[in-house]
Amino acid sequence: MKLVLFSALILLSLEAVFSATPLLFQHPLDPLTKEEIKDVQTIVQKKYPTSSNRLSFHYIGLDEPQKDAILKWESIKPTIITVPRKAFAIAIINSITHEIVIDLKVRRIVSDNVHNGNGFPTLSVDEQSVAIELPKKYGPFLESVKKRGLNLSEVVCSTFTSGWFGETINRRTVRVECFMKENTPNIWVRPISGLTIVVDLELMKIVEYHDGGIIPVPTDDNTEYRLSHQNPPFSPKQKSQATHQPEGPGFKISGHSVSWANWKFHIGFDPRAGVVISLASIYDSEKHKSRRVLYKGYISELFVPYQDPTDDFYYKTFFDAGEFGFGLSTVPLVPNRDCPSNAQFLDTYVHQADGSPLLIEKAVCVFEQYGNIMWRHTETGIPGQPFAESRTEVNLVVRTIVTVGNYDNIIDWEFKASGSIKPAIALSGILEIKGVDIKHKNEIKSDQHGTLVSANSIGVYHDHFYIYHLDLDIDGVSNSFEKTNLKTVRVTDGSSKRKSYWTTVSETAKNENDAKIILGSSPGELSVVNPNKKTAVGNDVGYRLIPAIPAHPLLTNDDWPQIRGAFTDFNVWVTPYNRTEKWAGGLYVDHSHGDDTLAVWTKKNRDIENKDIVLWHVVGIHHVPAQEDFPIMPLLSTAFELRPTNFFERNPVLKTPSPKDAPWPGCSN
Ligand SMILES: *[C@@H]1O[C@H](CO)[C@@H](O)[C@H](O)[C@H]1NC(C)=O
Ligand SMILES: *[C@@H]1O[C@H](CO)[C@@H](O)[C@H](O)[C@H]1NC(C)=O
Ligand SMILES: [Cu+2]
Repeated sequence: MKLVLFSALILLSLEAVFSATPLLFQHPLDPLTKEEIKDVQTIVQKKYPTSSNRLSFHYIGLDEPQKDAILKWESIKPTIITVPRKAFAIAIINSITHEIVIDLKVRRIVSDNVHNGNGFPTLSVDEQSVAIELPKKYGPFLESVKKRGLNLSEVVCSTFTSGWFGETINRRTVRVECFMKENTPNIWVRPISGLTIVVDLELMKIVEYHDGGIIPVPTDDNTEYRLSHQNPPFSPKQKSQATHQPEGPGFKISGHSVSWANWKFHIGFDPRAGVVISLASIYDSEKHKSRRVLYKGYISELFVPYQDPTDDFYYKTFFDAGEFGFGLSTVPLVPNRDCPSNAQFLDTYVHQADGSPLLIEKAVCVFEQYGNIMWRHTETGIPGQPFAESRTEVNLVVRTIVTVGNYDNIIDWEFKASGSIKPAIALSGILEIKGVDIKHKNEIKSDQHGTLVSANSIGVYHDHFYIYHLDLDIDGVSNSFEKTNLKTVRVTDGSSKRKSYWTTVSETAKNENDAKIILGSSPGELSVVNPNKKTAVGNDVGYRLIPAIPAHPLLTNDDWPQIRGAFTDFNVWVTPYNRTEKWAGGLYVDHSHGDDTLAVWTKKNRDIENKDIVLWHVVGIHHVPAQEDFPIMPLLSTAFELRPTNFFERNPVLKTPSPKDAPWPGCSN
C-alpha cells in the first residue's frame, strides 16, 4: 500500500529547504497553494475590510497564464519561473459581484471589475450550510412538519439551484428541499415532497414558502446501503483483489507533473473544473522527440435537467460545475476502494467562502491498470510454424470523484502507450426521488415523470450532459478539423460484379458552423489534424475523436433550461482558441439567461482552419431510472477516445514489451 501525500510532502520539503523562495519549483499551471489562497484572502480583505464590508469568495483559482507564455516556458524550462503568477477571484462584496485579478508575485490587485450581466457566481459551500438550517426555525415549515407527523430532529435539508424561467427579478435565490434521516442515512430517497422553500442568499432568509399538501414520505425500508448495517443473507463473497507491483509503479509524479511510459502531462486542479489535464505530450521513439497532443482538457460543464414539469421539480435544471463547482465538490478518495492499492494520491486546496484555504486530502489518484490486450496475432498461416504474439496493455488512469448532493461522478482520464487518451465518466450515488401517493404501478393514472422504483418513490427522468473542453494541439498549435464521411457509391458502368461499395470523402471545416456536429445521422470520422505536418507517406498527422454513444437533448429549443444549456445542441463543436471561452454554459451559470454559452460564441462563425482550435465534446446519458438504481445505483458509465490517426509512422507500441510477470508473494512457483 503506497499512500503518498504528494503535494503535502513537496510543500513541506520546499518550505524546509527554500523557505525564502517557495515558488522555485512551481509549474506555472500548478493549482494555487495553501499560501497563495491565503494571500488572495489577505490582499482582497485589505481593500475590502470585513469590518465594514460583507465579503464572500465564490471562486479563487489560478488566473491562467497566456498560452504562448506557457508554451515558451515549456520549451526552455527555466528553473526560475518567468511566467506571471496570478490568481483570479470572484467575490460578492456587499451583494455586488467582483472579478478580481491578483498578482501573487508583487502581492497586489491588478484589476477589480464589477460583473453587471446576467447570472450569479458559483454558490459557496458555507452559504448553503447556513441556508439549509433556515427551515427548521421557520414557523410555517414547523407547521408543515407537525401536520405530517414528522420528527423535526430527524429532518435534514439541502440546497438546489433554481434555474431561470424568463423572469426579470434578479435575486440570488436557491431552493431548499428537506428529507428524513430517521433510521437511514439515505436521505435522498426520503423527501418531504410538496413543499416550496425559496431562500434569498443575500438576505439569508426564506422569501417564499408554500405547502402543496401532504404526500407520504417514502419509508426507510430497504434504503440502507452501508455494509456494516446490512443483515443476512449476503451475496457471494468476492475473493481478494490483485494489484501487485514488486518493482514499484511505472510512473513518476513530481509536484503535479506526471511521466509514465511515453507520456508526460500535468495535473492541475480548479475549484470549478476539478481536474485539469495540461501539456500532454507523447514521446515518439522513431522521431526521438516529444510531440504535443493535448494542451488542456477538462470538463467545462455538467447539465442535469430533470423532466418533471410539476411544481416540485420543474426548476431542477442543474449546472453542477458552474453552480456548485466540480473542484469544490471533489471528495477524498477511499484508498483500495475508489482507487486500487497501487494508486498514488494528490492532495489539493480549495477556498472557503471567507477566502481561507481548505485541504481536500486524496483529491486525485493516479494508478496503472492491467488486464487488457494491447495487440495480438496468432499466425496459423505458415504451415508447421504456428505462433502467437500477444502484448499486455498497461494503462495509466487519473481519477477524481465529484459528489454533488446525491450523485457521484467518477471522472477518469486514461492514457494508453498506443497514444490514445480515453476520458471516462461513471455515475453512482443515489437517484433524485419524488415522493408520491402511489404504492404500485397499477395505481398510476397520469404521467409520473419517472419510474416507480419503490413504494411511494418515483425516480424522476433526467439527463446528464457533460461537456469536455479539449484544446488539442496536434504536434503544434495550428490545427484543422476534418470530417471524413463514408459514402455509398453505386457501380453503374458494369466495371465490377459489385453493385456498390463505400468510400471516404474528406472535408476540412472552414468555420465554426461547419464543425457543429450531430452524431449518429451518418457514418464518418471526426479528426483534428495538423495540416502543416505530414507522415512520410504524406498523410496529415492527426487525432481522431471516437465519440461516446451520442445523446441529444429532447427539450425544445425555446425552453428556458435548453437556452441555458444550449451547448448540448450539438455533440461536437470546434472554436478558435480564446482564453476567456472556458465555461460552455457561461461564467455565471446560476440563474443564467443563456447569453454566454458556447452556442452564443459560435454565432460569430469564426474561421477555424489551420488555427489554434478547441474541440468540445458533449457526453450525455438519458437516465430512465430502474429499480436496480435503488437504493443506490451501480456504476453507469460512458467514455470516448482521442486516438492517434496517422500521427505515428506505424504502430507506436510495436516494440513495447509486455510487463514482466510478477511472482506472487507467498507463492513458490
Ligand atoms: C425525534 O428524534 C430524536 C433524535 O433522533 C429522538 O431523540 C427523539 O426520541 C425523537 N422523538 C420522537 C417523538 O420520536
Ligand atoms: C474571446 O471571447 C470573448 C467571449 O466570447 C469575446 O468577447 C472576445 O471578443 C473573444 N476574443 C477574440 C479575439 O475573438
Ligand atoms: Cu442519473
